[in-house]
Amino acid sequence: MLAPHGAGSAGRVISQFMPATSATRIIANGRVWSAVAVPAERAGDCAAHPAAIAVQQGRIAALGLARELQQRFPDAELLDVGGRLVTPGLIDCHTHIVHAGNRAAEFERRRAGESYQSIAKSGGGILSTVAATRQASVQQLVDAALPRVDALLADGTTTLEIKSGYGLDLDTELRMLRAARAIADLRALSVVTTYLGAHTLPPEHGGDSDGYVQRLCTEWLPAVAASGLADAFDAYCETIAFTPQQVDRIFAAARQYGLRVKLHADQLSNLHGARLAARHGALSADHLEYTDEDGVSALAQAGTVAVLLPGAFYFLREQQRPPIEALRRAGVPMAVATDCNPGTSPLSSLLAAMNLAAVEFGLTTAECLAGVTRHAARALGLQDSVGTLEPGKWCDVAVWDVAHPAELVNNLGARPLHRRFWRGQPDA
Ligand code: DI6
Ligand code: FE
Repeated sequence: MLAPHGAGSAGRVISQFMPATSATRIIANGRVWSAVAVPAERAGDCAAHPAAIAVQQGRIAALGLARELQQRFPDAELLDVGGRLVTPGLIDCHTHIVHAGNRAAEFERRRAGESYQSIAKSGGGILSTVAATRQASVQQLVDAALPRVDALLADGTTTLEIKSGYGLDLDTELRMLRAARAIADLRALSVVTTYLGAHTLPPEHGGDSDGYVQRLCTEWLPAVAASGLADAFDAYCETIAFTPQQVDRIFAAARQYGLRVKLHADQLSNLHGARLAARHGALSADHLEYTDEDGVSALAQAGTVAVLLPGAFYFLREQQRPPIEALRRAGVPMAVATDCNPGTSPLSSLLAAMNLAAVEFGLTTAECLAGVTRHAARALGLQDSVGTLEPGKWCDVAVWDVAHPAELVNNLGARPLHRRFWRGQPDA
């Protein structure tokens, strides 16, 4: 059964895993970190409190003492989680998890001293994944992505953003988006799709990027919007991709077709992408290594989420860190995501992404956890339905075998997930 249901302003999330029963369940005996109260600024700790969660039709009906919830819902099935840490299910708000091909050889070229930009200019990089993805059917794309998706699920992920952007022609982009929707039908998780129509210029355009932008705005964007396969639109604003002027034009078109926008901004140079994203009311501006104070205040004013992608920073051995202290001071919500992609961030663990955000960027435990829950939900426009444990939201929950929340960030390579609940249903 395909059951469409509301997923906030970013659009639809479809899955056959809608809980079929209306049975009430109580997740009892947990130490709950709800992500509702995130300690301010540098405060490091995430206090977890003993609590139980009542679930009805996949949503959180109430939080409180198990005794009280049992009185209120006497028929509820009780599920004791043995005093373990309970957090919102994790949300990966930036991935390129659907793609074909293999770029491990580029890893070796970079180890031998070549730069990402020079590999891209020689036909490698994004374009090599484009060539492989254009050869792949929807089924092949799904088959290739599922092991990476399963790795994320095994680390407690319950909501996943998936971008297209390795097709760069209409047919392949639509196949990528269909593969992303298919993943939501095959696994117990919510998928949000993004049409990354302006990732890089494909070779058949002979260097005519303005011509590409023209077709994107007048042909492909309306077609993708009409297909209903995309919940949002993304672009890559960079010297090796599209200029701010081009992105400005593309964003205006995307918004005209009803798509919320987000931007790969200021990753390798400061093209003032953060300000550009903010001016278009973007859901998020992502990367931000080279963003300046002006860009930070634009994000703060627009309410645009800063999505930090420490995996790409780490794999590319970048030296310039995002302006974390300025983002903090300005109160910009900071999300953390994997950027799971075959080139700059072959990473499929949000726990590892949190560790990198803490070690490389200096985020606190609380900031890391808020970054993969509450703020990641906002980056997807889903803040009303997921990201915190509050009555009315989906009961997307991760239960962890740890004594202290900091272990989720600290223990690189550990597999502390005890159990995952998606929409109130525990994994088998
Ligand atoms: N996200 C992207 O889309 C690009 N970099 C990044 O962090 C390119 C990814 C790739 O090399 O395939
Ligand atoms: Fe990316």
